[in-house]
Amino acid sequence: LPFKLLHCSVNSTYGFKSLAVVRCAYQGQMQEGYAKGDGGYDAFMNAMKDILTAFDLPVPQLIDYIVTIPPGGRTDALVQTIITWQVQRGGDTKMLTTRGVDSDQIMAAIEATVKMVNLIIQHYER
Ligand code: ILE
Repeated sequence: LPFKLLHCSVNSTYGFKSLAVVRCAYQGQMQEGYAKGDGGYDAFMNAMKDILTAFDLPVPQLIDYIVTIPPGGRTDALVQTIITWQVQRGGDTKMLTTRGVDSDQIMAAIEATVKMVNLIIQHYER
C-alpha cells in the first residue's frame, strides 16, 4: 500500500486533552503530525489532517463510526471499527467505508483510517 503509518502514539489522560504523535510515509517522503483532541481518535485525526495536507491529499470528513466486539465479549476481545467517510476532490464527492480489527480499540480505528487514505489515493491519484 502506498500510504504507510510508521509510528503512532496516542495518549489519553484523565483531566487533560488527549495527545497524538503520528509519523507517515508516502512517495518516499516522511511527515509527522502532533496534535491534541477531544478524545484519542480526535487527537489522532487532528495529527493526520496536518500530515494529509502536507502530502496534498484530501482530508475526509467522518460521517459514521461504529465500534463492536463479539457477543459475550471479554476485555481482551478483538474490536471491529467501521468508519464511513465523505471525501471531496475537485467537485467530486464520494462516500467510503473502511474497517479495522485489533484488540486495541484505538488501533482498530487507526487501521480503518490508514485503509481509507489508501482508498482515496487509489481513487484520486494516478
Ligand atoms: N471523540 C471520540 C474520540 O476521539 C470519538 C471519535 C467520538 C470518533 O475518541
